[in-house]
Amino acid sequence: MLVPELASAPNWLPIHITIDGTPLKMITKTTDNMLPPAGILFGYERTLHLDTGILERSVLFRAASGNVVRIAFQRFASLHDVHVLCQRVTITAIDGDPQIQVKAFLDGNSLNITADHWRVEQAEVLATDEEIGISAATRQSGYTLGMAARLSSPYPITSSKHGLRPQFETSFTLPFQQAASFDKITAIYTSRDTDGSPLAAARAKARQAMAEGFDQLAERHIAEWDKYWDTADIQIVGDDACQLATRFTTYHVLIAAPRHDKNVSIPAKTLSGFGYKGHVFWDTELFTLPPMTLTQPEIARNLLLYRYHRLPGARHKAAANGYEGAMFPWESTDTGEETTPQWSDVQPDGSRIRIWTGDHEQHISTDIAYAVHQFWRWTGDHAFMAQYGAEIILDTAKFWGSRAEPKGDRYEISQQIGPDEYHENIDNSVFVNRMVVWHLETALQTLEWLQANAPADAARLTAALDLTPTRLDHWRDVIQRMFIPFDSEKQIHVQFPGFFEMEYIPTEKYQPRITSVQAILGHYRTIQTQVIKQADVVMLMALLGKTIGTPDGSNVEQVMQNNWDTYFPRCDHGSSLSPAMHAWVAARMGMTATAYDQFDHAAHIDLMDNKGNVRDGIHAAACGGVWQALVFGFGGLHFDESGEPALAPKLPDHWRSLSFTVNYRGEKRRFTAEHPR
Ligand code: IFM
Repeated sequence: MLVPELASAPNWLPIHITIDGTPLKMITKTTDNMLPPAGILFGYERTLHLDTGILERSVLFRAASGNVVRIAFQRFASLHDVHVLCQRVTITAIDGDPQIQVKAFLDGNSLNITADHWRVEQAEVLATDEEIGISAATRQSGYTLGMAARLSSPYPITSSKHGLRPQFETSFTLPFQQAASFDKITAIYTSRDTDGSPLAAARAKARQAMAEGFDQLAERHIAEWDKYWDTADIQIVGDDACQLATRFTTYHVLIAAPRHDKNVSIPAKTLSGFGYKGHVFWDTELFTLPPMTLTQPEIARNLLLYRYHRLPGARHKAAANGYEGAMFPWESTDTGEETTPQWSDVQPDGSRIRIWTGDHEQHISTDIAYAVHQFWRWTGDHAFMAQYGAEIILDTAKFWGSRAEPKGDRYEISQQIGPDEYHENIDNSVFVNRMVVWHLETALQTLEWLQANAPADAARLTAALDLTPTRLDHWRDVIQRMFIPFDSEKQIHVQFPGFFEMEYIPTEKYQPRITSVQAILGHYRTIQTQVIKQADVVMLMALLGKTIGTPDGSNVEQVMQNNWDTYFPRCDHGSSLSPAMHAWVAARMGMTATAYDQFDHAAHIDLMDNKGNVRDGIHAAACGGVWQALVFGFGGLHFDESGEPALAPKLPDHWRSLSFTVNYRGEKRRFTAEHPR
């Protein structure tokens, strides 16, 4: 049985070019085990246009013969039609009359790092002079994928098959100072997109797209990007670096988001790398989904429907663990079943570490309920709430009702992992216990709303989920008597009882570093210290703001400051999810210089590779966190007393203004915060 993971599709990109027999290679130097390049790469420029999603590369290359060419590549995956992928290559003879050969192919040999998910023996490969194609099915899930491509060329084309590699080829002499252009248009379908043959659908689409032509396809694609940026763009005046980084992170959230599919979500590393095998975590609901909720509600709806359609898996997990209701998996894929591995990869000392998150990181169910509620508040999509959202909130509340443990005169929750994953299997995480109270309160309000506004749905869910008066009274009791760890003397929320009895290590002692303190101290030492992996109590402050509360309801602002002063110096930011949450909270609390440092770090996690692991893929949660730090943190977007969205800006000193647009109940609202000077 293979661990479910995203399967790499056949590679649609390859275009190999030789000039007078010299292959174009993007290398200037050789390493020990490489042959010296036969040609010389004089120049190379690569530009990703964040506004249009078009990648351009340009090279100046001298072949061994001495002839020089400039080759310009353009490519995009259409935002207008997700099935269409476009490439254009333009070759210009700068010096001499080079003999050029172009091979454009599809490569079905692309494997994931650890497994080959394709049933190669049943693959179908097609090559005529007009089109090439490939079709194969995944081994475990049995999805079929079809990919077809066409090439337009001013010169005659032939085609051939090389195993799983169908290929076009064209050869010609390019006269001095003349240029030749080739367009390769590829289409892709899977059995999730069509009831018929995916390869047949891909062939039809490739034919139609080639008839439209690269320029028109590009025009439509750009028009779609314009629509997106019209709402999604955040403008920061006075900080070009953060402006660029913000557009970069916003771009990455969008290109990973499911625009056409209600059965997929955004993996922790988007679609850009093999990290975490393409699994879906809380990263989606609390980090990447909020920007979608406020700027692209249709996409946010798709993301929430992904969870709705996986309620059977969540119910199965709850029942298998002896609980009621729905308990979402910590790592989710297609099936909705728990897919967190139980053991780590082999460590340098040969051992493996037990991974407990799939067993005990249970706050994911509440994070999903939080996202549903936030979506509803911002969009006012009552139909969604009545048909789908309420069921998620109520069935996960039912899980917590059965999970809370009566102990003496209070309820406790043992064996948890909060956001700070360094401290495993702890009892009474303040994050978990307080969020469970929020969850049960929200579930009761949701049911009341349903009864008043959608009585048929209220009756349907009351019967289906067995929401008896006794069960609802039990929820009220848990809300009243849940243990919320709090130190009355220090006036702080306690991350979990026993936390302050462990060794204190100020994290600044280990600066500068790009790795985590955990990587320096080792797993077993770190878990016995007060080093925190990522925003935990601080995350609670981000989600609940002042409603985090205190035992007697007083002194909340001072307690929040005390919480910050206590937990910030202990935080490792060993997770990329952490800095943006700290930026958000620090900005809200008026600590704009600290907020800016955290924001700057978060915004550049991928652009500057400042966690040292961008090779595993883009950090989706950090990207979504950057948006939230700007909008909710520096912009202070909140609902005012009348329930309307309003700003309470706290800008860094050198920013002149911050502007953004959000959708509120179907209306676009533009906000600008200017620095008070
Ligand atoms: O979900 C996160 C978690 O909070 C920290 N470790 C990485 C996971 C995936 O990004």
